[in-house]
Amino acid sequence: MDIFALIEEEQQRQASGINLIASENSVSDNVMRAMGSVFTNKYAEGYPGKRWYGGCAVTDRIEQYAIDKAKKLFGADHANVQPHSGTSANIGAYMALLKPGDKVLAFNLSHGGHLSHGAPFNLSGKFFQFIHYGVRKDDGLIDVDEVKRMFKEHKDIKLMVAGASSYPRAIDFEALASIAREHEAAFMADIAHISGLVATGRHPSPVACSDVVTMSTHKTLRGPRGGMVLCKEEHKSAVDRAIFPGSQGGPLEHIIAAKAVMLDEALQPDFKKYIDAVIAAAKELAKALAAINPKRYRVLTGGTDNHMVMIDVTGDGKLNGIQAEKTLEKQNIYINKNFIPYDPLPVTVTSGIRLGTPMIVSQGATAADMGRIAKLMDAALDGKDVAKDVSVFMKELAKR
Ligand code: DSN
Repeated sequence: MDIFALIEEEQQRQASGINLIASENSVSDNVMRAMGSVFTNKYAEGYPGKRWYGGCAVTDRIEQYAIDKAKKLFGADHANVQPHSGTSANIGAYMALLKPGDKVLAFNLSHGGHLSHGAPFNLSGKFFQFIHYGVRKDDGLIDVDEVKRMFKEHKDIKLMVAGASSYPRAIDFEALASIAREHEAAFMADIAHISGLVATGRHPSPVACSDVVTMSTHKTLRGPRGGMVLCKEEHKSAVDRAIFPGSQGGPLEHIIAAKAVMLDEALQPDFKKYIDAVIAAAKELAKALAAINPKRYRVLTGGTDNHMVMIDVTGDGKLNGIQAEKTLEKQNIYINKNFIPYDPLPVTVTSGIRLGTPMIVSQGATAADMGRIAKLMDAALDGKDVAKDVSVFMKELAKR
């Protein structure tokens, strides 16, 4: 098989289709270069200055640089840049803060949470005792009263986890952390989706009110596929030990090099402009779809505060999530089907779709393009062939 021909084909797919998958992005050439660098050849178990291999002097400099930049970007006491993914960052955080079997309160997966927040088939759910809070049925917002109730019912909650994969509104980390503190539980924020917004002050930061903050680095932060943990000084050695040797072996230093490049980019004023454009585009996309057909596109919570839009597509009786995903894919528009809170349909079908603007904005789109994208989506969902129009749009973007 010609692997490089397939890489070329994938590059073409990414360049010529409209990608609205909320967790994807398109990295800079420098991030890509660092990922493909000779650091992939290097073993460096341990941390800068304390390695289990010789020849780590240059590696130490780059990892320390990434640590320092992550601390600066997020205003954190400590950063661990070694997690291979957001899930690995979460596993490390649990190992640092908990003993096996401890009770953890986290956001319900079927309301927009994440597998690594205690799904029974995930390592988190097998080794810790997770219970879950969700959103209110009437407005789709996190049910703070339910959180309070659960803390009253369960006296032994050791950790509360906040953060979501499909929640379009700002999360009041401070309020949730103060409930956790009141009940002597630790507080962890998983900002995988909103890390770019937090880094730029476009979403309230949980760093000051959390014991530990975890994230992936490839979503709104626009870095390489990977994870990071931030924590208070008091948790530094527990977190570092939990990542290595607790749950990982050799760090991916080529990815850490790429994280360093990404962190430098995220500290530039242009990154703030990028995140502003992502949020503005998401708001506009929600508005445009609802204006076309409010029944077909029931925008959950009525809009968005971040980079994503959650939509119930079942309202006009013609679609469900998987049908929408498959139909759009045939026209080179990429989205994902998504559970919506209290979804009556199975997870393989779903009533919802999740849309996001990080990638299309990285490719040059703005809020002003969202009306056109919404029309293309709607025509595709009506069974029309719009692949050519999609390609014309993407060619236009490439020239901007
Ligand atoms: N699956 C990722 C997402 O799409 O949100 C999270 O792991």
